[in-house]
Amino acid sequence: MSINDPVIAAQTPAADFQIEQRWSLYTDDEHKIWNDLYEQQIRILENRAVPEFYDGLSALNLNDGGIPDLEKVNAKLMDLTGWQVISVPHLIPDDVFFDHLANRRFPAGRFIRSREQMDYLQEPDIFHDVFGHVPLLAQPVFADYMEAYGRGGLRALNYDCLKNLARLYWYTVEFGLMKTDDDLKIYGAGIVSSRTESVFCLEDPSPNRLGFELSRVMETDYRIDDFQQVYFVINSFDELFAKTKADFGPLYEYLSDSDLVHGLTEILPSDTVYHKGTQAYAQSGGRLAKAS
Ligand code: HBI
Ligand code: FE
Repeated sequence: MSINDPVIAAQTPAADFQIEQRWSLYTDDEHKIWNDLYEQQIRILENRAVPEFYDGLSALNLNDGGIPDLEKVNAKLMDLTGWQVISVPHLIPDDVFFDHLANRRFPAGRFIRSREQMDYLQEPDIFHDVFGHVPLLAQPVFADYMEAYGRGGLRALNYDCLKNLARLYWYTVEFGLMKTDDDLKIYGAGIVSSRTESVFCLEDPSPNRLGFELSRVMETDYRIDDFQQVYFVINSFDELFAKTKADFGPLYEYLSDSDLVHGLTEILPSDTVYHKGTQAYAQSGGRLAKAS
């Protein structure tokens, strides 16, 4: 280990990007934006999210009138799973992000979007981060998965496999679906916090919906500018954790020598196909043109 090793660098307290939330400085209008987004998402999600998401929402009391005070959320979350939510100003460097996760701290944007950006913004704000991500951190198995992901991320940096690990994050933590007894449900934070994609991901005929396999997902491209063209489906958080808890070393060795990348619409013979997408939505030009 050298002092330039990301693991060590990220431990320097001055470099952890944490800021105070300063909850008393949010304006009435900002609290109102939270309330409006919250009510809108609850209405749209109906039965579309996994039960664990709703359990987390109520256990953490994220609808206490306005933007949550993280001190109060943290008191509850600490008791439930030992996780804490910390404020950060914007996207933070990968090594710092992973180091926080590995230590059960979830970095959340402090600002909230403006009224002009209710449906889409590039940087994660407190609504995406706290409404989208934090409820599942109250779920013990998912909480362990996120910590393991952080540790896996620090190692990925050493193997030059960051892009592979970022895809795993994307297709699980951000855009993951789960098969339940009834039907497919949402657990990914990027979807539960999106008015339009929460419906599209489950009901639109356009995207592929395929069974989750670790190396397959790590070799699949993703897009950040529009709805996904493929979603990956897990059976349970236990299964996700089991499939990702092995030492990633050998997998990283293989991935770092391979530049295999599956396209967004590809279906492989080994895939479990829940739905073969028409891709009509993507072919006709996309979200910013059509979604609202
Ligand atoms: N920073 N604030 C913040 N939020 C993220 O989700 C985030 C980040 N920095 C890096 C990062 N994500 C990526 O490393 C992961 O998506 C893989
Ligand atoms: Fe996110």
